[in-house]
Amino acid sequence: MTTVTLIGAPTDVGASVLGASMGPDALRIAGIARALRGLGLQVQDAGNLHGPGNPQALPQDGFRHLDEVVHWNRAVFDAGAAALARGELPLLMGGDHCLAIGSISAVAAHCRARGKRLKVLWFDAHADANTPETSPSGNIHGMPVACLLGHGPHALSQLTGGTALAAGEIALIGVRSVDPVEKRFVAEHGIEVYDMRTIDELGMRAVMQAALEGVDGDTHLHVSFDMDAMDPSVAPGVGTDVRGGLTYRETQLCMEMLADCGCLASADLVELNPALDVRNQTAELAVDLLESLFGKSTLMRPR
Ligand code: 5AB
Ligand code: MN
Ligand code: MN
Ligand code: MN
Repeated sequence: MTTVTLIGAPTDVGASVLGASMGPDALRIAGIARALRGLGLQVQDAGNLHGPGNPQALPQDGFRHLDEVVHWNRAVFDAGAAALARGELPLLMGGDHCLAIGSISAVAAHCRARGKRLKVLWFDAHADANTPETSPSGNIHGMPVACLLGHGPHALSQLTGGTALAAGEIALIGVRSVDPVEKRFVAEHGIEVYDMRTIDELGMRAVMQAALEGVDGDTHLHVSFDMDAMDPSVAPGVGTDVRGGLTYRETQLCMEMLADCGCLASADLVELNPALDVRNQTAELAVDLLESLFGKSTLMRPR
């Protein structure tokens, strides 16, 4: 049986809105370990990683808090790589989305070493494909996709010694806010994007079938879930909310289809901001979605 290893990364150094640093504890309070154990999984909580505080500094050379972001991402990389090497399924509890640079770099290195195919599904209102040259904010949580594709500060874009991902290894789902120059990056790299308009037009089932095309038993599937992918009416506890997001049922269907595919091997749950939440409902929603991702279903399903 797979062991799920919960890794907490309590930081918001990649964002300008403070509070995502409280995400791991909000998820624990919402019962993340108990919920996953209830599905028959083996779950171990590895506790929280440690790193520098948030200096709340102004951007320098196009980014804010580079040293702190590098420190946190090295810690996430090491913890993720160690869990994968032990044959466990690391579930990163963020923390802001800059942490996906470390977690996905670890996944990519793991896959390269074993000749495994890799697919990353990135659920987000945003494309997170800014570079220090294009970012309107300098916040590194808006840059992880570009870093993972090899663009951005060297210490982040080459965390594994090389480029983590090829453009064809990632698909973005739920996108509805892309900055003007960021649009060009997405187009020029041919990144697979299922924006909200596409989801409206095709429906979530067809979108997920397309996103999972080619994902098979030899594929390591990584889900990077930014809570702001969901509509703020159901997920108010996020720092950069954008209206017109995924509904509760659309997201549940995604999770259920991901569970059915049986290829999930690592995940991030990020950008949960308890300081902006109401009665911990966004953390409870996250736990609810994770249960579906790990196989909870309403009825017994024929395989
Ligand atoms: B998140 C924005 N594109 O770069 C920027 O929450 C927002 O990880 C980034 O998706 C949002 O600052 C980052 C305006
Ligand atoms: Mn994001
Ligand atoms: Mn986002
Ligand atoms: Mn490129």
